[in-house]
Amino acid sequence: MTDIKNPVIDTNLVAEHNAQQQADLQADYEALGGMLARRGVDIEKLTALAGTFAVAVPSWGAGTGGTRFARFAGRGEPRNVFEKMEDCAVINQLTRATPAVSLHFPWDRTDDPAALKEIADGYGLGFDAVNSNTFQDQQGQDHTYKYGSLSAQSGAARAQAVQHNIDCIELGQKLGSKALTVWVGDGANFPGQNNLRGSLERYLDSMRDIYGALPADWNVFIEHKLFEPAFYATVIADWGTSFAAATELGPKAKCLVDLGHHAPNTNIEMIVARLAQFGKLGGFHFNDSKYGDDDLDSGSINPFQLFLVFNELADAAERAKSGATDFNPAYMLDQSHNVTDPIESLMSSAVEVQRAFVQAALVDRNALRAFQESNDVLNAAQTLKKAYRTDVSAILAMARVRAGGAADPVAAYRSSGYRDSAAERRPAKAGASSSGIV
Ligand SMILES: [Mn+2]
Repeated sequence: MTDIKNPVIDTNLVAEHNAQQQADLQADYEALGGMLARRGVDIEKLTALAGTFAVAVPSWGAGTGGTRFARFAGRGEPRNVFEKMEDCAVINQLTRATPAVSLHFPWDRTDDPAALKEIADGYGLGFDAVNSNTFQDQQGQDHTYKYGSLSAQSGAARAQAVQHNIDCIELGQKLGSKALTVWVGDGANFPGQNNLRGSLERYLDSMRDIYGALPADWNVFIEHKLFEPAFYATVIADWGTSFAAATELGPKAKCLVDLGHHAPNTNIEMIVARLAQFGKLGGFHFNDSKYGDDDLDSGSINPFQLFLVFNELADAAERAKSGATDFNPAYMLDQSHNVTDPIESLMSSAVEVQRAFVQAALVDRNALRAFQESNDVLNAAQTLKKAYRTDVSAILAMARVRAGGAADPVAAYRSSGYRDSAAERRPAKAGASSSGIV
């Protein structure tokens, strides 16, 4: 069991919740274990594997995000990075699957990184990749990003954006982060607005300066997105451009796949396979979408796609193991809501991503290979479906309980009354939110 020095939720309450669930969970676990044993699968191995899973939580996901048009504040929303950490601590305490937080600057900027780190340590939380923000103007900045940041025509705007990214690296270093994620909204709304090639050349020049400021053990993740806010031509629109940029920059530059940043019907698992094949898969922003960059909970719209992504990751991990190479993409959630409690949504997403991870481990890879080699298309497809259809909920719950988390994180959270107490302790403050959709 991972001990958390300063648990936010009363540990007795979690223990009581688990005791109430124990008999049902044990029965479900044994039934699933028997079924898996008949398939030659040891449930204990899967449960141990589930216990190794970790996905970082986005600090901005702890607040209510909203739509492009309006934001409807939630009760007890965090008003600063310290309160965001408290919410993230709840998520990890109950799921035991989110031991790191991904910060976004300047939203999460603090003058006292040592205090932030100390509080995080007490919660049992570390810091994943830090994110820069040059897609909106910050108070008091000298040069606007209205016409772009890292690719802007204005050299002064570009220099300012580069410096901001370097500031993010320096702050991240103090917190123990090891990567910087860069997403820019740069692009054009009208044909002719930008020289398409020139914009990318300027972006690359700026990124070279950022790359040069990376500590030896850091990576930079390039996050692409098809459109929005640029509606005609986005500078880093697709994985091809992201891959080209990462290749130009060097080995510390890798591509980040946000599941919501593609055209509808794009085969995202194939992008994952390609990036893994060429050593450029840096990490993920997990979420789900129906139409665009919807930032919905992971697995809420297309759970089969999430499974297929993890199927490629399992394949890549197996290949890396046999080739004795490292394969360690960073897993992060990226979501933001108007209509759910963000803590409940983030817990649900973490569990859904963990579910896909475990289901992918259930794929009989030897059988799949044999069906592929003999062109037995139907059985190859069914091999994947067999793993996907297996309800591994009892494995996930058992892994959580054994690690000190809650059998049912949302139920335990609701019974804790955390949201009510947060609402009391954190009266709404106008303009205090720093959540967003990225
Ligand atoms: Mn993202």
